[in-house]
Amino acid sequence: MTVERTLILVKPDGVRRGLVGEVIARVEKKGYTISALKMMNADRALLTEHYAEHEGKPFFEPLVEFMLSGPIVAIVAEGNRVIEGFRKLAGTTDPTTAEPGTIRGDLARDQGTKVVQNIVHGSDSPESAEREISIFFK
Ligand code: IDP
Ligand code: MG
Repeated sequence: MTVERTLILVKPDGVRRGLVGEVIARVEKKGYTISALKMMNADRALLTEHYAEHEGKPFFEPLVEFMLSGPIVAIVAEGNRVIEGFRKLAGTTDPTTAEPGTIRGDLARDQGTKVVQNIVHGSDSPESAEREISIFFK
């Protein structure tokens, strides 16, 4: 058994477009358990910590500005191999080429903005997941 936890964020584009329920439904239908959930407005300090690995990249500042542009929903989901499983549900980073059937592939596309708006974040490893959960659920 590899019971894991992952951090999912519904980004401001997902909240603005009314896709919070759609994201949660896909997670629950896949069989994962939602163990924490909150709507919040992130601040710059929290986002800089969360996206530390991307500091210095050309899309970092647009990414932070985008994540500050409206409320987000932070979710902890649990289940066997949920980290990998949610990344598959989300689809690849670029929503234009993300596979149909995935959240990003079905629900997002390139908006021509400096940062890719792709509805969700999902942790990419057990270490990232625990680090990110502790940032959003202090
Ligand atoms: P991920 O969300 O699929 O794990 P990351 O590489 O961790 O992708 O990047 C974090 C977020 O930064 C992405 O979800 C996307 O919103 C944005 N992003 C990543 N790479 C680019 C890029 O090359 N151009 C613009 N935005 C990007
Ligand atoms: Mg990532």
